[in-house]
Amino acid sequence: MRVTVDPITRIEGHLRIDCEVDDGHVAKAWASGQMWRGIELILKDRDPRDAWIFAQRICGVCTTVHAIASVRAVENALQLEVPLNAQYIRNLIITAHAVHDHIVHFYHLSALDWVDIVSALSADPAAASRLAQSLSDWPRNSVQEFTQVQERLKAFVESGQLGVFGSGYWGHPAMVLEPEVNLMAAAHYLQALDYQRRANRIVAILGSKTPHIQNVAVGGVSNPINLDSQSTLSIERLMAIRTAIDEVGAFINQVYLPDVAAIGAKYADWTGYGAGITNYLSVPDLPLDTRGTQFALPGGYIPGGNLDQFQAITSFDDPFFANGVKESVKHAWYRGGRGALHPYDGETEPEYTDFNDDEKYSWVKSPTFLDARAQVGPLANVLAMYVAGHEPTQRHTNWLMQQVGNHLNAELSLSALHSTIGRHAARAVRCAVLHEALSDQWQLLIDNIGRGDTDTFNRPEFPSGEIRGVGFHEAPRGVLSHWTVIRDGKIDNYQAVVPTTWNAGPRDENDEPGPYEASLVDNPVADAELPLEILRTVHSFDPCLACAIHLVDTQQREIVRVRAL
Ligand code: NFE
Ligand code: MG
Repeated sequence: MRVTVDPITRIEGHLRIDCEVDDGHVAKAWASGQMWRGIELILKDRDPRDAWIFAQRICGVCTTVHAIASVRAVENALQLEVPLNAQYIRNLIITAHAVHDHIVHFYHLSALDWVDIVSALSADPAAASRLAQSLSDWPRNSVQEFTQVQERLKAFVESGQLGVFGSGYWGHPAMVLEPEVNLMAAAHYLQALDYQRRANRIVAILGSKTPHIQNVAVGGVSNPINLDSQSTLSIERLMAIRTAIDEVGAFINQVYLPDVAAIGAKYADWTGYGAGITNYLSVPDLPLDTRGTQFALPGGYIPGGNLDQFQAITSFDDPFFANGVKESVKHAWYRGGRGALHPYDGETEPEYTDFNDDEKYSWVKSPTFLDARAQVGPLANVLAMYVAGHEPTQRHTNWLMQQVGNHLNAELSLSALHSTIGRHAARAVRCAVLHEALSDQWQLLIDNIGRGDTDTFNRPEFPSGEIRGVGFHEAPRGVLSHWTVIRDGKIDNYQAVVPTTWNAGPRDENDEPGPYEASLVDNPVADAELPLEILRTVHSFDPCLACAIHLVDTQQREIVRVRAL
């Protein structure tokens, strides 16, 4: 039986998933990006100093990340150093953004695949509060708070409008949480709206605006530091950031992590599904020097899920990364024929044909690392940081595994992370790790300014002739890289190889499936008309198709369709 989900909702952009379902399990899957935007082409012939402003519009979710990757690519081409203050300010922006993004993903984009909001109506608020208080000291786990949330939900349902909760799979046989756990999660869903906003406020203060920050520049950041001036980065703003960091940290450590442990334990069977591609790629991030040779967070490559074979990526110039990436368009709607290409030689020539299982069926290209498919994202990053000996990552990972083990009365090993639920666990760990890094970067910035350094910008000078550069960033959904060839001060080629491109890509030059496709195989599907399990695995990657395909359907066709044939 063929099951088509088009589009997958609660993501950015348009993604179609097709599955061949036999005997209640997925036998084969196809991931198809259903939009094309062409921002890489818009960049051609432009001034490289402006590229980040355009590139940032690739996405409305991970907005800052394309600005950062873009300026890093141009700086890499110029071998331009970035003042320490500018590195720290950028590090604060990307870390605060990622913390906001991970909270939004767990609660608002994916929790409702696991949490049944309607079941929360029959919960006993006192029992739910007792349960939540047994998990953490969070002050907003009171009976009053949970009763209020339940009343709000009841009012929604009685009005006949579930509002944002309107089209969930309520009562689905794959939903297993007790009403009290559902009520606790529903309360935290609403609280998370507030805490993600506080994290994002840090981005707005430092970036002058969000979404789409305004203050980066090739060579640094554009707003100056003057502790006494209202119109620059001042002491008052730095202290407002400090307050937000502390408030958000309490939510992550007392709510997000315990929730993932408690809910994850109830769905322990999902540690057995969704591994897919276990070549894991991540990059180091949060540069601590002006050239990008030291980083607060490690990254690198783990082939075949084998942590012993971890190979670190060590600088913005590391040829191991820069030489390892290619993209294929054999199964994507672009003119091809030259095989998989390195991004400096990459081409983006759209050529739409129909959806054809064995030929072309997606706007997403298929990236490879060392000629193999790779999974990117928080799981890849957490495994790399863990094996690289990063203490906060080991501490938070061990804590989470221990908590889940306690819930289950069992000992868990890291291998449980190679799964659908493992991606959620890793994202929660990474959120806590990033929060600590955010705090550290704030202190580094304060200390550096305290030493009398207020530099934020080194002016770029473009030589005649050709230069090329890559900028990478460990974005919320994984490895992001921008590649540019600059000739006589103008952009000659620009390619963005984006996290969702890595994970959502169709079959590659060797017809090997991508991470979404591989991870869906063997997943159970209890009801082909209501394919909740497919959503669970796909959502666990946190898809963003706007990023992956860098259109709008002007024909206003049907918006949501689930078909089981
Ligand atoms: Ni549009 Fe993005 C992130 C980037 S994903 S969300 O993270 O880059 O592909
Ligand atoms: Mg691209």
